Amino acid sequence: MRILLIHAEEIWYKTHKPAVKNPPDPPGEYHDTNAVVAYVSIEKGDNDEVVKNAAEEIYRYATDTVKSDSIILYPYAHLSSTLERPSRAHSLLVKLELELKKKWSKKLHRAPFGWYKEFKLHAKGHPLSELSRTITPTTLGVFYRSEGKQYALSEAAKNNLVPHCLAKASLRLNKLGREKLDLFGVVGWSKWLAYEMVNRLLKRITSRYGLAEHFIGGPFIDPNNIDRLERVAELYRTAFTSKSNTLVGSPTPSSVYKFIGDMREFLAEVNSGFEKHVITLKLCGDEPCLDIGVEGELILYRNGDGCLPLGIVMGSESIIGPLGNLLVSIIDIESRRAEEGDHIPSIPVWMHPITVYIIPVGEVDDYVNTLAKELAAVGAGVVVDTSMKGVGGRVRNAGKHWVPYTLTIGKREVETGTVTVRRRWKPGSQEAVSLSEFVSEVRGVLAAYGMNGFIRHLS
Ligand code: A3T
Repeated sequence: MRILLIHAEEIWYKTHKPAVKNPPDPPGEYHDTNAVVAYVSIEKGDNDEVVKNAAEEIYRYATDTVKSDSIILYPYAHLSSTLERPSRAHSLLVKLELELKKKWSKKLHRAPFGWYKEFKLHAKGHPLSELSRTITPTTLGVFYRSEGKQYALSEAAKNNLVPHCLAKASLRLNKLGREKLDLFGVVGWSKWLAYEMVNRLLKRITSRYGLAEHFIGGPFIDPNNIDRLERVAELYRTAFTSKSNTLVGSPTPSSVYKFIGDMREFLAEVNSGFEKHVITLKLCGDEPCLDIGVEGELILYRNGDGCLPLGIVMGSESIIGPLGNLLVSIIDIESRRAEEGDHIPSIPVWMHPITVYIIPVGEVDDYVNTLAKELAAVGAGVVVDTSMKGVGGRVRNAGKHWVPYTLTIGKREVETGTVTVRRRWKPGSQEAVSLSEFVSEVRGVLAAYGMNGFIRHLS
């Protein structure tokens, strides 16, 4: 909320014509002397806390600073570029009036909302007669609003007004999910796999939708309480109100991104399982709605009694993230499918940080190095496992990591210029293809994504 406070010798205004469709207040004319005129712009994200603080500021100014006889609340749309829409702005102004009435017993007047007004103002001109204030929410509460009433999230959940999981906004992963989460490094800053995955998600978002704006969230993801809604809400609000259009820093699992497009399309591309698990809740706006200080639709991943915020859609824009939540959700979908039977859990080839897992057998270093370089050059993440484990053990390790392509390279492959390839989506089968054919296949799969390849050695 932006407030311009003027200590006026005299104020006069008269409404001219409506500035919004069906102004909520009747037209009028008003005159007063020795008054505090508070020009107020209601901004997006303003809430009851802001209203209370604003009432306190205006009251203090009128009583302690200038000692006026009256206060005039003057709706004024020209102090901010992130204006709240009229219907909610009006209702917050009415609330501001009520809050002030609790403290201020002298004359209080609220000028009509939604009108062009002619006005005359005579400011007193003393050093404190002009003052401006910006009031923003300190703690971004998450509330449910219905019929003018405000509910805390836990209260709303108890009354079945919002899904129960919202009060906790966490997900209980099954055993496989927990293992995978750990394996993919989603629970530790130092692990590179999660960063690589997040990087790949971002690349995909950027190549599909154009440059994305980047925002980093707070502390890292705790799998037992993955990003509570309050904290995520704060991120969404930052992303929503920020004007920057540059890509800052490198992506982390707690980053959120803004882009033009509907994130639900992106989710469907990443995993078809999202269709069954995504729920959408209306963010305020018109009541009933969930108020996180931003308007739009909240997209949640929901499974059983757990749910995770994945982003919001606001008109033609989306804010997606924290990307760690997206990773966790994908792992959860796949792990549960696998648990239900007959499903090979996997993630899209382009998204997997390890595209190709190479298992050299014998003296094949030169061939493997050439191959690894060619694959990395087309954007593949390559792991070369030269550990002492047997072939079977190494193949199993690749499987445990849900690696899309696993290659075994021995003397025969070198002599024939081939690779023996296992594709995750064709279990139990392996095939010999020429080295160049395989590199083309991988290039084809990754072509649209603009990934940076790399080579890692496991020994
Ligand atoms: C005027 N005085 O500004 N905050 C405050 N007022 C708002 C808001 C908002 N977010 N949105 C709409 N009229 N209004 C006049 C000028 O002479 C109100 C406010 O009364 C505004 C009008 O709606 C048109 O925007 C124009």
